[in-house]
Amino acid sequence: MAIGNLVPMLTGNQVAPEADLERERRVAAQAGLVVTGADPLNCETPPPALGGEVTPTARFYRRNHFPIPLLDGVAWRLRVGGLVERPLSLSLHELTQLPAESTVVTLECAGNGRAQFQPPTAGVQWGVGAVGTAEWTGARLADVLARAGIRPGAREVIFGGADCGRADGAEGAIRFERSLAVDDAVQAGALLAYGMNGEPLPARYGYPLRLVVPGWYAVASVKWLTDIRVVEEPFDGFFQASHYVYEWNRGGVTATEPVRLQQVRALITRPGSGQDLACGALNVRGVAWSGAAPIERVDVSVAGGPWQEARLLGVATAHGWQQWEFLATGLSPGPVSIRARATDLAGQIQPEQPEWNRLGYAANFIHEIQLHLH
Ligand SMILES: Nc1nc2c(c(=O)[nH]1)N[C@H]1C(S)=C(S)[C@@H](COP(=O)(O)O)O[C@H]1N2
Ligand SMILES: [Mo]
Repeated sequence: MAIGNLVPMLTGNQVAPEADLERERRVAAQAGLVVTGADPLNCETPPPALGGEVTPTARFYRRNHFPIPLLDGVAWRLRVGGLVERPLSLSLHELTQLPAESTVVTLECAGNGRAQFQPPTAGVQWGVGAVGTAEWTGARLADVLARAGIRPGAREVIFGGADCGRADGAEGAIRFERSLAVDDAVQAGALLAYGMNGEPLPARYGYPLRLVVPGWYAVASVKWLTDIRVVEEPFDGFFQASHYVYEWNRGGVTATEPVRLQQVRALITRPGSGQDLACGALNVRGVAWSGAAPIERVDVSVAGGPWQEARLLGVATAHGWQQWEFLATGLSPGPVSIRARATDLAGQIQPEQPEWNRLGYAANFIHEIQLHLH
């Protein structure tokens, strides 16, 4: 049976046509995104295109495990079942009638930065641009769960996407599914988002509905959400238990832990690496974020010099990145490297060398750009 035919069986929804891959590639290229995987399409945002409080939707990175399903927002329903008092089947219209919340949230792929790990790790070889910030609008997950009523004994909440296919190391066709512990599902401030940057959520970002879990690596933010199941047993799905898990080798012993919060990281967005610029005062700009706590400070080092504190810009949002700037002076002609390092209010500092792990997650290396001054 073709994989496409499995979709309705797996999701209980209608067969979803797939987005045209050629067109998706063209649209991404036109927006200046860098392709890191052609099929399914994966692409990242060059740092100079990231800056600002939010990332324009067209330039927001894309991380897909399967073809993009084109769902019919009229026929679509969100089903909430399992260990609940009142199973629900909600239309998009009904979801928009619930109290709406708009929150600026930074999403970052757990594999962002992976290409820097030595020795190399398997998986999409992301540079540093598998990250973006958007204003997401939706209903609160906690409200929908309260409406369904979680029954005693419930342990996890599984979120099912409408996309499915084959994955290396998995048997047969599987869906994209992820779970959260009940407490996280209720307390993380997660949204069931139908809006992105003031527009309806586009198909490639999860239309008609995606989960957005602030502060967590974006694998938690399931796109094309069709069902929510409250369960008693720990969920052992492929994307929960076999992937998106740190696997460290500590003193010959393997330690594992599922990825959760985004690790602290700063990026220099301007100037772009490789630029040839006139000598003189140089305005360096960037963004910084951490899933654990707001950013406390960002430090910049020019040409291997001491760390100097950058200025934090604008109003800090609870879950969106912090913009910053730094004025570099006294520069001389020739090549120069500039580095930026973030520290969060939980006391975490970006490490020189993030701990290598088999699948290459949380590669929050200190960002460095190279310039040539004349
Ligand atoms: N249904 C579904 N949801 C998904 C994924 C997916 O492949 N399918 N990828 C996850 C991962 S690993 C990331 S990093 C983000 C990417 O979101 P974006 O494509 O909107 O940037 O979506 C997450 N949600
Ligand atoms: Mo990801």
